Amino acid sequence: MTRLSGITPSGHAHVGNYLGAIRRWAREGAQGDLYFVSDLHAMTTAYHPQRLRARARELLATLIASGIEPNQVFVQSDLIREIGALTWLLECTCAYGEAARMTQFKEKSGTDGKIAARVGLLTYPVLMAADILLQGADEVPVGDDQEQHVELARALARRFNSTHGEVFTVPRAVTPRAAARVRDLADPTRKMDKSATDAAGVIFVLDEPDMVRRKIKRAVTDGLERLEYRPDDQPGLANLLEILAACLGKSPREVADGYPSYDSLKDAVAEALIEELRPIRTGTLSLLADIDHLDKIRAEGAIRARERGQHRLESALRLAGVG
Ligand code: AQP
Repeated sequence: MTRLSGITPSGHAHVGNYLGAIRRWAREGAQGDLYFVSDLHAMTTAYHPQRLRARARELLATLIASGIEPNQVFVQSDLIREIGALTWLLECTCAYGEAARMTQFKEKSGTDGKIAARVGLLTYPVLMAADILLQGADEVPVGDDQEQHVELARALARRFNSTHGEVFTVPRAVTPRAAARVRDLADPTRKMDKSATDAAGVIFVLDEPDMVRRKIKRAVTDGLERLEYRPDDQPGLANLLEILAACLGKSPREVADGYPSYDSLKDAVAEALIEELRPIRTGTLSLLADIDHLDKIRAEGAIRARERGQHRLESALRLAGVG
């Protein structure tokens, strides 16, 4: 059984990515799971090439430093030729209307009227289908916002198989056990976001301890006296309690009891988070300091992922009458 998950280097990894995804992959993942840095997904809107390259490398290092086995990771663009070829076959299997009705496309293409939406934003779910189908993934853990894309991958796999011959595993979307959505510390109505324009409310995995303390100290709280876990009425406080609970392996309600004031709670959150992130931060930095070693892991990951997909791609090209 293969389960495939990706993370996009659209910015530096933050505590939401770590607690909500990466740490769980490392702790709860099974041996057949695959994790990839989806750098091609970060190109559908304006981006900076050097930064993209640096962040892809940084995220790869963070995945490994977090405890994911090096033989389970790869970087998507290392397979750009294979994925590009399969994307084209799948684009020629996909109806325009199917791609155009994706909610994420409608939302993101409408956000800035001054900049024309790129065709890549329209076809990105097809690229995602290619990632999934190339690796023969059985399961793709996704949040609500990505379920529609896995549905598209299922539809394309079925259509290709019934038109040309059985090549692709039809993947299933699975909903991971609910993880608290870490919210922005400066605006707890929003989720913590890699590409947030203001980083004051975002704690990055590589932030230095003093920076973590400063950001937590400035976190918006709700001005109410009682330190209770009430996410609807006190989202700022609830966010801090959820972060602390995730670090201590307790429930937010349990941890809420222990602190007489916001200040003492914030100190505890900062220290717990610094301890939680310390090995990830130092591990990431030491992998980044030994680029040859990291590049070797990366190259081996690319070879493995390419080999996994090779026969599917070749069969698909042959059955489609090309290549
Ligand atoms: N705030 C969050 N709390 C909990 N989990 C989160 N994830 C993202 N933000 C939070 C989880 O991280 C994994 C990888 O996410 P992604 O690379 O697909 O990015 P995203 O979900 O689009 O959100 P980001 O990281 O904030 O990036 P941008 O700014 O590009 O939107 C996923 O499992 C996701 O659920």
